[in-house]
Parts: sequence; C-alpha cells; structure tokens
Amino acid sequence: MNDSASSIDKSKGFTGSDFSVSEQSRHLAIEIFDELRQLSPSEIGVSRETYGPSETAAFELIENHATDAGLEVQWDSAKNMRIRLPGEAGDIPSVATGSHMDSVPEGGNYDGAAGVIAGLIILIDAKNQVKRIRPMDLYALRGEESAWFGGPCYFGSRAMFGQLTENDFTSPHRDGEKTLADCMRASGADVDLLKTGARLIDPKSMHHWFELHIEQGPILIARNKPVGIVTGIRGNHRHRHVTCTGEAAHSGAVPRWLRHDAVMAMCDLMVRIDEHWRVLLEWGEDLVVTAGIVETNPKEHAVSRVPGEVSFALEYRSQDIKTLKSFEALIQSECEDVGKRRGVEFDLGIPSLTPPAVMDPEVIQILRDACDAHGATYEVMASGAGHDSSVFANMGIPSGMVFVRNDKGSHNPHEAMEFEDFFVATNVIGSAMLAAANDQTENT
Ligand code: HGY
Ligand code: MN
Ligand code: MN
Repeated sequence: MNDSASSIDKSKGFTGSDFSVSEQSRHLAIEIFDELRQLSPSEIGVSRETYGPSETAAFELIENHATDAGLEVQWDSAKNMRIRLPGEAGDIPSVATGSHMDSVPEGGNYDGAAGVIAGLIILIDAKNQVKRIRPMDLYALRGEESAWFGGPCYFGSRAMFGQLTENDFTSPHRDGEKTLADCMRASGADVDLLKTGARLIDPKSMHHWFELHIEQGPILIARNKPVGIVTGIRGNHRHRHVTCTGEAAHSGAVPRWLRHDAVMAMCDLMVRIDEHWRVLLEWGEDLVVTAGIVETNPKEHAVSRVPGEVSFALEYRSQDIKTLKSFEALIQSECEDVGKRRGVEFDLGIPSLTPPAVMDPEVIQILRDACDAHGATYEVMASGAGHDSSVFANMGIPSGMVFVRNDKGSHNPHEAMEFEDFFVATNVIGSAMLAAANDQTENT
C-alpha cells in the first residue's frame, strides 16, 4: 500500500488537509491494537462484552495511553469516555471523532476499536500543529453491539442524548441472568440519571462528528481501494425472540395433514420472506434479511418428536424507513397465512427499531478533499452495518464516516485490516477534522 504520509510536505506543518500520522504514533497504534487483543478473555477472537469487565478493561487501556500522552480524560454518566487536548476552550462546538470499544462474542479486534485508536493518535499528533479554532474530541463509546443484549444497540451513544428506554434497561443479557441496567450499574454508570432521559451533552456542542470504522463487507477488497466514504447507514428492525407454537407429536404415527409442525411452519414463513426479499430487490429496494438464531427447546426436542415450538431471531435492514415498515407488515400477513394453513401461531414480539441515517453532504466533500490531498483512492458507498454515527447524524450533527478496507468480513475472529490502510484512513479523518476544526461557520 502506498504510504501517503510521504506525499505530504510536513515542513508546511498541519494546515487543514496536511495531517499525517507520525512514525511514533504508527508504532503506538500497532502496540495498542496488540495490547487490546491480549486483554480479551476469549480463546477465539476477542470478546469485549457490552458493559462488561472486558469492555471496561479496554477503556482503561485507552485511558492510560491518553493520560500518558498528556491528554485530558473525562467520563460521562453512561461511562463513555471523552478525550481532549489539554486547555481547549469548552464553550466552542468541538470537532469530534470516535467509535465503540465493545465487540461481538469471539469477534474481531478492529470492529469499533480502530476508530478509537485512530482518534487517539490524531489527537496526539495534532498537539503540535498550528492553533485551531475548535477543540477536537475523541469519544470512546460503550455498548454499540446488539449481540450481548439481543436487539437494541448504540447504548452508549444513545445515552449521551437521553434516548435509552425502559426496553433498553430491561433487555436481558444473553446469559439470561442479568439486565442491561444491572451491567451498566456494575460498570459505574448512573442508571437512575439515565432513566430520567437527561442529555449528557448538548448536540449543539458538537460541530462535526467523524467515525473511522472497518468495512464489515467485501466491497473495498473487491474494488481494491483502501478507503470508503459512507453516504448512509441502514436502519434495522430486530425481532429478538419470535416464537412459533404448533403441536408436538409422534414423528412416526402422525400423517402430514394432521401435523402442526412448528419448524416446518417457520421454514414455510422464511421461504415466503425470502421470495418477498428477492422481488423487492428486483424493484430496486435496499433490504437485507437475516434469521441469525434458531432454537427448538433442548429440554424436549428429539429426533422422534414433531416439534411443537421453535423460537428464532429475525432482523431486516434498509436505508429506507418505509421499506422497513412495509416489510414488517408483509411478515405479519405471512405469519397469519402460514398460521391458518398449518394450525400454528406466530408471536413476533415487539421489535427494536433503529432508524436509518444519512451522512452530511458537506462532510462527505471534506472527506473526499482529504482523500485527494493524500492521494488515497476511495469508494463512495452505503453502510449495511449499523454504526454509532447514525445516532449523531440523527441528532442533527453533521456526520461522516470513513471505512477501512478489511478482509474476511467482520463479527468473526478473522477480521484482517491492513495497518497501512488504517493509517491512510487515519490521515484522511485527521485531515478532515483539522479542516473542520478551522471552519468558522456555525451549525444552523
Ligand atoms: O450489527 C451491526 O450492524 C454493527 O456491526 N453492530
Ligand atoms: Mn462496529
Ligand atoms: Mn459490530
């Protein structure tokens, strides 16, 4: 990968788009990635549990490096961490970057953490650049993943804006023994304050939001480009615990026409859903559908027993909120039809809804200019994966995201981001932040 740092004449100092990561910070970043990986308790991949001890340990590691570098660290009531250059004026809207520190169970080391480490080395290297009008902040965010509590996500970033609901606080941990509120309290968050819906920051105190994140799909690899600039983020509907209830029966003695087989009914429903998905894609809709968890009851299921019940998770995502809503109606009508034909009953439960988000066109242009300044080829693309940036964008904060090429996908232990690509993307975000930090216009 071409090292774009050498393409910038550093004698000019940092002037807007001339940020480039120092040699020292490149080594520091690689060291921190390795330390983070060592911290994880899981044998396979990394498991930084949302509002769990392993996520807290990761925060403390970042905090130690930030204080060692002379940066100011503050924790909010949701135990998110804000890192800032010392002595920066607190009353001027800041230019912020960051991402989440949690991971899925046995996931990859770069999902989330790459954005925090990029922000840390940007602040460290920006220290010695010419004065900026605006402060620059790094946020390490809690609880972006839905994997530990079933459906809702973006807990830390939503808490910043007072958006957590009772449905969030009572979400059961995947181990079935505790709730999100229990885990937040154990991590030191002030749950009673968060339950009031109080905002932890004023959205107007943030002039721009930038997030560096690995691409979690295969597009940048396929296009052979190190960087992606994100146009929008899909929203999602998540039905964490759909049940289908039929009638258990002897697998040999009961003929097909008298069965109420819950698994067959679920398969019938999924084939219909898949067909609707195929047609909607042909009509040009943006939609992805996944049934990521399927369970018959281990206490009673058997080879020789027609399953009387099955539970499964159902998630669908789109950049268009109308597609999400109409697809939910389609699913409901198919549940009714399959239920009537097979004598079973579906219960879709109450889905957790996460709205789509659009990245700010001006921020997209700043990022494009920064890529050009660094000679970095890039792909303009939508994000199928969800990100905290959608919370900031939907709060009206001009937001942008940069993807880093990453092989082998994500939400698995094989994530394979190249550090050279990471530094190209960090140079782009750093340059864009410095350009924004000297932007005199006020957000409307
Ligand atoms: O699930 C998501 O889209 C994100 O990676 N947490
Ligand atoms: Mn992520
Ligand atoms: Mn993730």
